[in-house]
Amino acid sequence: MLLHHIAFTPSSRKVRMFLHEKGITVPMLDVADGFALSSDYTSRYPHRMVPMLELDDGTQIGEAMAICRYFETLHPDPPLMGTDPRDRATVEMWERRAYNEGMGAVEEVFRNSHPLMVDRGLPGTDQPVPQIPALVERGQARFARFLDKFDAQLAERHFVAGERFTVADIATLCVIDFGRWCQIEVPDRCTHLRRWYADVSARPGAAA
Ligand SMILES: N[C@@H](CCC(=O)N[C@@H](CS)C(=O)NCC(=O)O)C(=O)O
Repeated sequence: MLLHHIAFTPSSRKVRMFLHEKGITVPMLDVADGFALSSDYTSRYPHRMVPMLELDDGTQIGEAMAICRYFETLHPDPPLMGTDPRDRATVEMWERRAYNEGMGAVEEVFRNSHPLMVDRGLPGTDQPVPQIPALVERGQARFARFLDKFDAQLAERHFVAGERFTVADIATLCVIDFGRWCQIEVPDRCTHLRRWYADVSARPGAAA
């Protein structure tokens, strides 16, 4: 098996941190060519995104959460995706919110403003997708709402989906750090989120 990733991308980091928390070692290949995917990779993987796990029988599993699910099923301990039906649903709900509302917002800002993303307004295609500058402001406001929502959630629990560290925390950490990379910091008013961030960033897996 081989995990195709790019070191600096948040979706790849999500899988690497998940594997680290599980204590699983998987062979990895960085498929970056500068700030893009290598042509060798895109010629073999038409979905043109990382991460992608290739199994020994040739099966290609894309989507970070699908890859995490594969390893969660093979290696249930420690559980990172919930332990019973209610818990699993709660973890997935918060992971999806982190991805859709948080990552979606930062991507809106990044893809529509960064000079490296000119004509790369969306991932997963070789067709030029022009930047839409109006989406930058909308993404910033969307990200602020995400931060406030997660701050309120963390006011009453230690981790994003409850008292246990889960993939919802990994997803949220990857979003916040991607935001910081785009010069969007967690504001002082989000005291609970800042407490959680300091705590989760100190885990060894955060550096994976
Ligand atoms: N929904 C996918 C998103 C993956 C994704 O957006 N990957 C980005 C890096 S974080 C990518 O491959 N970008 C390639 C490009 O911009 O050409 C997942 O969760 O795995």
